Amino acid sequence: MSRKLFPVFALLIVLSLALAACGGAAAPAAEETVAEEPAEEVVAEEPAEEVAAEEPGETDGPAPAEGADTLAKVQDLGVLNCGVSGALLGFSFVEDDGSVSGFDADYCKVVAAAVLGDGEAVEFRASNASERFPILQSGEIDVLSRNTTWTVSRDTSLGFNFVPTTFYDGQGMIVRKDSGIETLEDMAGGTVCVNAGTTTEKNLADVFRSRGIDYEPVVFAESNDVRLAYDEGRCDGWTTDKSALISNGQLLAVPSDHVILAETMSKEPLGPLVRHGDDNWFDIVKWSVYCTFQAEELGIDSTNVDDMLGSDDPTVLNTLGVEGDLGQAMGLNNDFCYQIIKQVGNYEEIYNRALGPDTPYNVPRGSNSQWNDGGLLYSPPFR
Ligand SMILES: N[C@@H](CCC(=O)N[C@@H](CS)C(=O)NCC(=O)O)C(=O)O
Repeated sequence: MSRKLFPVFALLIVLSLALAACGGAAAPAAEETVAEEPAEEVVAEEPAEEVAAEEPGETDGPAPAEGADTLAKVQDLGVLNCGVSGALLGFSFVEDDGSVSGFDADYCKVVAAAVLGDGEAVEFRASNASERFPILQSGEIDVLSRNTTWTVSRDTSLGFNFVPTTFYDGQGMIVRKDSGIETLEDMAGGTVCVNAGTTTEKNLADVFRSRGIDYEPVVFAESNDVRLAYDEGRCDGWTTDKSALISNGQLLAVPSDHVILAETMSKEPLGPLVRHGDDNWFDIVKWSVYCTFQAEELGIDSTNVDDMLGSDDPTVLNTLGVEGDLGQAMGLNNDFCYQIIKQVGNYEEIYNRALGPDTPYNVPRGSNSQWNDGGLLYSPPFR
């Protein structure tokens, strides 16, 4: 078991955690990771309070942006400012050509297609875990779509509204296959690499404490450093959202040397969020997400959506805006959902493109299936 202590940093722990975050920069390719400088590491006894880490000032959260008209702002600019991670394969990853791909990135495009009629009219803002909330609070971004867990404190005191969950996840633990570790209990006395500024860090503390498992958290500000430290053998396990272990686990030097334990340590409902204080914008992002669920349920996708405009089914016609004024009520064109499906796709298309069987990740749909297929995706009626 490996563990390093840097007593000099001990006093900085609180400050570090207050500013700490997952790495926001694009993850380097696996072969480039070996030569990196050892990352600064802090060994924290207690995870920092998120409110302290992520609030710019008052613990009550920012004042709601009264009368804010995000729609008008986005339409004036002709571009949607969307916060993503940028370093998470499958979800939002900055490619070599500067484009951003992945499931979360596509949900930025979904909103841009609905609001601007152009799914490509997105300015992506890569952000680490601690930056993500202040940049939304300040108005630098219009929506955050960055593997962010819906929690009560984020929804209330931090001043955000979460739209429907797009990816139901849970926290997992990855270990080396030859470690003999099969359960969390087997990790007693060991070390766990974890990102600061996340739900992950707190869940780790809660789960291990409640089960009486003694362990040492090894906390890093940048997510790339967490992975590198684990890969170098400095920790017995690496914990984060299971989806991230699956995708960014591919960046380990020899991915097949590692296994994700079966246990799920928490609920991590991930999805986009907006600021308090602009109900119409909240509605727009919410119904843009629902459009992708509804389209899959109705069997409408990017390849058949034009044919579906001539459907006999009133539900289809309402969804696509051929009948009714559903878009107008939000200040959008009535074909907002048509634009989303045509330009970005339905939920299944978005999911499969990023995480499906033809990707290196092949993440089973599980809870992210439609409600009538045993899952949790459920769009209210488009009427
Ligand atoms: N879902 C959790 C964890 C989110 C998180 O920031 N995870 C890290 C670890 S995978 C991450 O996204 N890293 C990529 C990055 O920092 O850009 C949360 O909302 O706190």
